[in-house]
Amino acid sequence: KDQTVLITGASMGIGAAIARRLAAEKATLILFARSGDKLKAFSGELKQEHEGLQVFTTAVDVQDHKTLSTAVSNIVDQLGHIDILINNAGLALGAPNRFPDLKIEDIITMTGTNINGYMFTTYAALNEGKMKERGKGTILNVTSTTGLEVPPFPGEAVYHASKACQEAFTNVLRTELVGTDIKVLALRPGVVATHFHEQRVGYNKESYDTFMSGFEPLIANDVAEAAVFMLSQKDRVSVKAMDVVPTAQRSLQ
Ligand code: NJP
Repeated sequence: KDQTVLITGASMGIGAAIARRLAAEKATLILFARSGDKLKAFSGELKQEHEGLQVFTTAVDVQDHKTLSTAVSNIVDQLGHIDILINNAGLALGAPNRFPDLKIEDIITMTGTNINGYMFTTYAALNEGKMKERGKGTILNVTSTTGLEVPPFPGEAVYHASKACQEAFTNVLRTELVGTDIKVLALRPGVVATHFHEQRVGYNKESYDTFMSGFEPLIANDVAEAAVFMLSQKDRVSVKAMDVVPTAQRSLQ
């Protein structure tokens, strides 16, 4: 309640579901994604559903640290600081292609978004967003069970590596921030039915249907509920990490 929350990748999927849940909790929302039009339409919807809700949207590619820090500075000029950062913008491009068959541009976009993007956004929240100065806040990284899982899915070398990198970043950052009241948390979804998988399989309907067959995936709101649980703990409680997976996801391995 009354918290200022920055969510990346908020135009659809898990990020939008978290925004929707936090709108109901009366948070002030700062929504970033590359598509400014989608964000505007989504913000209009949320404002119609929740009278008095404050929503700020900016078209930001999290790979671009300059635009990112300017966007955070501009918003902090109006709102004062950021209480909660939800690092969520992410993608897996190219599966089921094996590593040498990936396009170099896809490798650059995946690492740029999933690795640099999480780091740049965290940097902006801690500095321009004043978390470091205030010694207070929460950084919730939407990572993945794939960052830890053995055996991983073939065709996902870069994506899994980027998610493992997010886990390492989360853990080291948490230790660096010991002594402050800044929580650093990892929320690890399993398979969630979102737009993510359409890109993941380079959108081939047949491989999408095969991937999703035989079990019921999560929906984005299942992950949003877990995020709200993690964010609604008392100051002294950090739910450091949480895995939220479909009950039948084992069938994929
Ligand atoms: O994906 P999707 P999810 N800069 O495609 C934005 C993780 N995860 O919600 O930029 C800024 O529906 C994009 O908007 P736009 C996954 O790794 C998922 O499923 O306009 N924004 C959109 O709003 C990721 O970290 C599953 O195209 C960028 C959003 O990101 C997170 O969950 C399983 C951007 C993506 O929405 C959300 O994924 C798992 C950029 N460079 C982990 N690139 C799963 N779905 O099964 C993309 O283990 N966006």
